[in-house]
Formats: sequence, structure tokens, C-alpha cells
Amino acid sequence: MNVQMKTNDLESFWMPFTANKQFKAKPRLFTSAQNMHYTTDDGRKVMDGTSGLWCVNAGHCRPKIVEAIQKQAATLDFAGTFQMGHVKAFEAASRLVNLAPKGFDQVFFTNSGSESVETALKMALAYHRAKGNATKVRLIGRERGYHGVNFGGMSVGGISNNRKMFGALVSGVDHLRHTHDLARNAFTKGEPEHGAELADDLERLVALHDASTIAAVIVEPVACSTGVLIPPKGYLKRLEAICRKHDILLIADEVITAFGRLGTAFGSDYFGISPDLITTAKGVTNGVIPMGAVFVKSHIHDAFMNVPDGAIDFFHGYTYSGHPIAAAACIGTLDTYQDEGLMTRVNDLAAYWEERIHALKGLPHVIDIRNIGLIGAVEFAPIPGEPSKRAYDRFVKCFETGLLVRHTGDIIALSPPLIISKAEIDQLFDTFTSALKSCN
Ligand code: PXG
Repeated sequence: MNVQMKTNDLESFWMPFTANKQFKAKPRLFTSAQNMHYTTDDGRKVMDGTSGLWCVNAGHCRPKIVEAIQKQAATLDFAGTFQMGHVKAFEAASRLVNLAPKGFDQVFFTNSGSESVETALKMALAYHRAKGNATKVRLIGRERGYHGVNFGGMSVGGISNNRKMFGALVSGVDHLRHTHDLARNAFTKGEPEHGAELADDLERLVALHDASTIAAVIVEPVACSTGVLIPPKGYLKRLEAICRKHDILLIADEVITAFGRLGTAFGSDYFGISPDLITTAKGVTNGVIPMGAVFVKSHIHDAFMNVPDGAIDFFHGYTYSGHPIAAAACIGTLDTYQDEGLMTRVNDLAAYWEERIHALKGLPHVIDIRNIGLIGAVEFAPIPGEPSKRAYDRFVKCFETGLLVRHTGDIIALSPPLIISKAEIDQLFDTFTSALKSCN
């Protein structure tokens, strides 16, 4: 720690999803960033192997985004969007809609992935009610799913550590089985062969609850936070077909998979599905300013518009929905994505990425390697009695030797900015390999 940080109090900030005591005893701090790299408080460069927290898709401190924010802050710092408006929010929305899959003609702004999820779940309930199907109230998530930390998202989420401390959660929620199957699919390159039939689990829940009570199913196209579970071939299309059959809305939670991570603007494009609602955040503004966006198919939006003149159509929104600086950041981000072809750049990198990550097979304790687009994960055999220590030790080793990775349980996830070069992919895996070889 340098002198300046020593004078700062690390106690006051109760850090999220962090082992606070452990961290504050030996902190890891960044002070600046540029393109593919962070700089630490002791002046070391650390390659960003995770796009911050899966959000900095265009790399750090990119000029068009920085300029857009600076200019906006000096021009119109805040204007609300309840019964008022400002041009940047409308411009950002129409730019986003232009990038979206066919049929998504409206965007509802939030400030995070968690808020996008709450918004989409509320839209699903209110949609069915508006259509005269007020009994459709159940929400279906999936085991090991992550949909943020607010009550709706936590309830449809399927990670037990995120749920167990917080009471009974939202009622009327059920979960599909997850798709992780090491016995059949370990070391698969790309989409696993086995498990499309797990989508039929939705038929089980329909048989149990009856379709007349089910409003929506929410899934991540690739379940990233839980440790990168890639959908088995055909699984998502099969799930979509069952939703259609029973008039159940399909919500694709694309907080991570949207904005080029798989080589397409949206994960739904990649997998050839057409959900009813798509939740996004993170890459909307390259992670620079908090913003989320729910993309809405026109039949959903239109069902809300059948109200008398002057009546509010959706009793929902946030003070900062469409915040001017976030909207400006979004426009600067979309310009950067466009100028640099970042929505499709992964197509040129994915094969090399796959080759390099699968070359880790055979290193100590590695029990699975998974990849899709510019996402990768390595799963380790846990140390008996010390779950997640194996991945944590490797995460710390990587940080100390110049690479930022993410660990969850005994899995390490990789998701670098989409601007990464092949030489930087080599550097990333060279550092990662050394760390894996040097830890117990
Ligand atoms: N849905 C999905 C699919 C996400 O991945 C959220 C909702 C919630 O977004 P907010 O903006 O409220 O955090 C997420 C967030 C990790 C990691 O390392 C993943 C997320 C957040 C932080 C860390 O896996 N995903």
C-alpha cells in the first residue's frame, strides 16, 4: 500500500460480496485504468481478464465515452423522465432499439441489472393482467441462476448463498433444474452435446402448477455468475417452444451476454431465440456509469397502452431512469462499439480463445474447462473441507502476477474486454498457466 492509501480508512466502506475482514487485512486496490489494463496503488499493471465485472466491453477510459460524459455533465446534469423528458434519453433508447433483435421496439431504462430484472418481472405480471389473464402470477427461474440481488431477482435466482439469509422471499416462485453435467459434458468446447431434454423440466412445472398460473420464465442464456454454465445444444430453443405452447413469457437475462460477448449484439441472436423481454445493464454504458435497459417486444408494450387518455400506462420507474449522463455514456459506448466493430469482433477471436483455454487441460486439479464466445471458465476439484479456497488462491496469485480473474466457488471465470488482441490472449493464458502451476 502506498502512503496516500495508508492515511485512508478502509473500515468505513462495507464492501459488497467481499470477505471484508480478509480483504482489509491485505487489500487489492486499483487507482487507474486504460484499455486492457488496470494500475494498482503500488504502480503495477494488471491485465483486466474480466472486463471489470463483465461490463467494460470496450476496454477502459475510452475517449468517446469519457468526452460524452464530460460534455453532458457540463450541459444538462439531471432531468427527470416522469412526465418530463430530455433528448439524450430518447436518443439512447432509439440507438439501443436499432441494435436489438427484431421485434424489440421499446426500451425501459433502469440503473442496474438487478433493477432491470425487477422491471421485467413486473412487466410480465402486469402484461398478463392487462390481457385479462390475471391468474398468471407465478415466476419461474432456474437453479444456479443469477438475476441480481433485489427481492424478485433473488427469488427467481438459484444460488443458495444469495438466498438463504433473507427469509421466505417472493412467493409463487419455482425453479427449473440447472444444466451443469460434468459426468456427460466435461471439457466440451462450446455448447455441450447433452442436456437439451432438461428444458422439459418446464413441462414438469406446468403439470404441477398449471400453465394458467405461470407468468414467465427467466433464464440467462449463459449462466455466468454461477461459474459459466453453457446451455446444452438445443436447450434454449426447446425452452422457448414450451413457453410459447403455454403462453408463458420468456425473459432472457442478458446482463452479461448482450453487447458483443458472444460475437453478436445479443445472446438471443447467437442462440436463435426470440424472447419477449431482454434484461441488460453493464455493457449498455461500458460499465462507466450505472445504467440498465429492459428491451420489450411490441406486443408486450402495446398491451400496456390500452388505457384512457392521460392515464399512466405502467406504474414503475426510477428517479434515474434515462439519467442524462448515463444516456450520454450509452451513446458514446454504442459509437465506440460501432467504430471498432466490437459487436462482432469476438467471431475473429473465439476459435483462438477456445484453443488457448482448452490447452489448460491436464494442469493440477483442473476438472473441467468451458468456453463460448469470449467467455471461459476453469473448474477445480475442491480442497476437502475448504470449498472455494483452490480458486481463491489462484485468483490472488493471478492478481499478484498481473492478471485480474473472477472466482466463484471453485471455478475461475475469464471474460476480457472485446478489444483484446491475440498477443494479449497469449499473455493472459501464460500468466494464468503459471499461476495454476504454482498453487497447491
Ligand atoms: N442478471 C445477470 C445475468 C447478472 O449477471 C445481474 C442480473 C445483476 O446486475 P447488477 O448490475 O445489479 O449487479 C447480473 C450481475 C460475477 C459478477 O463476477 C456477476 C454479476 C455482478 C457482479 C459480479 O460473476 N452479474
